[in-house]
Amino acid sequence: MRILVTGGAGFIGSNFVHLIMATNPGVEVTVLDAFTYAGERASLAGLQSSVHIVDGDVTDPATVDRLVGRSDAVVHFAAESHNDNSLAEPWPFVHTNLVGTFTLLEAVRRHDVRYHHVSTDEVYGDLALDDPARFSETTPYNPSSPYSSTKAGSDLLVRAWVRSFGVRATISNCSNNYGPRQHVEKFIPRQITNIIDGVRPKLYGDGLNVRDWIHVDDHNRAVWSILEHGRIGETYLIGADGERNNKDVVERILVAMGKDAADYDHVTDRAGHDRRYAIDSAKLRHELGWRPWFGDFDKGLMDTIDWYRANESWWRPQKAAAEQRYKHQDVVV
Ligand code: NAD
Ligand code: TDX
Repeated sequence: MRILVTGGAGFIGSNFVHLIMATNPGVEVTVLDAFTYAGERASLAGLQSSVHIVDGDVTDPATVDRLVGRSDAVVHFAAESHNDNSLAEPWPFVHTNLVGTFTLLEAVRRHDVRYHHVSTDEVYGDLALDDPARFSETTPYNPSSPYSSTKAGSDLLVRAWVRSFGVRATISNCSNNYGPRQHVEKFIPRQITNIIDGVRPKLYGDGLNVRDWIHVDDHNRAVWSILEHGRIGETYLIGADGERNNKDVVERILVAMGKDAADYDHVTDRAGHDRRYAIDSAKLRHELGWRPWFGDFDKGLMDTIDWYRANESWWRPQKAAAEQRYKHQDVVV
């Protein structure tokens, strides 16, 4: 099988490529990545000889058509992925997430190639802290940010291309991922690398916002399972029952790194900050037999801390620019 992995130099995409190369040696992988600020060649270190890497844009129809035409399946990870960036400058999100998905859909339609669309639980909006509900495949779309609205729009394009043109596609909506090779702009790596640098972690607002954490390898094993066994036209939610508030997470990181649990600052809240995400992954578990392997959050967090400690050369070049983008938000409240 020949797979085209878009965004394969990003956080989740690169971990997907490492996982597939380790577990399915017969699979031929081509990575299509534009190497934006979030794409790192170093994330594919050790795989260069076995993976075909193309520096190109998912919004470029000629490149996409050529690569899709010689693939059996496409797994589409490429996106502008960070909410804070989408508030500062929405256009790249509209362009990559909507036009990029459209471009891929047209190519898989032309070549009749299997397509898996990687999306987020943020398309469902948020839940109140005291709401017993969780998101499921039937929850209405209600995105809050430019990022999540463009992901929601891209999901709807996929659904329309399945129904109108018979494209062989599946969609997955996953909760917050953590693990190695995540950009330092994101919550967990930002706080780990701040602590390494002797800087106090920054918690937005009251810090009680809840995210449903899942290890990136558990997400990627689910994506592979859906690609192999998922029903065409179906959506699967991916989550590992990992609800925690941000305050709890930052305190765990501080303690795991030998600091006082109270050694952080509350800073200006994110505009429109979603309160809580929570996933019901019963469909994925019952239909495809998927289960998370990383049940122990503290262990997964410790492994992630160890990875950032051991791989400073990977993240250091990103750090100053990422912190510069946060300057306006770093007002202690
Ligand atoms: P990331 O920002 O780490 O990586 C995105 C990758 O896409 C980068 O390598 C970047 O260079 C590439 N890219 C961006 N624009 C491109 C373009 N126009 N053409 C080609 N490549 C381009 O993102 P991530 O966290 O790995 O997220 C991957 C996917 O998973 C996204 O679709 C995101 O919406 C989804 N997702 C992420 C999470 C999470 O917690 N991070 C959770 C659920 C779903
Ligand atoms: O410095 C920070 N302080 C802070 O309190 C940062 C960077 C974040 N936060 C909060 C905001 C969120 O409540 O931490 C939580 C997690 O923030 P992010 O890492 O930015 O993730 P989130 O906005 O929840 O979105 C992530 O999960 C869903 C990914 O970035 C998306 O791509 C994915 O779709």
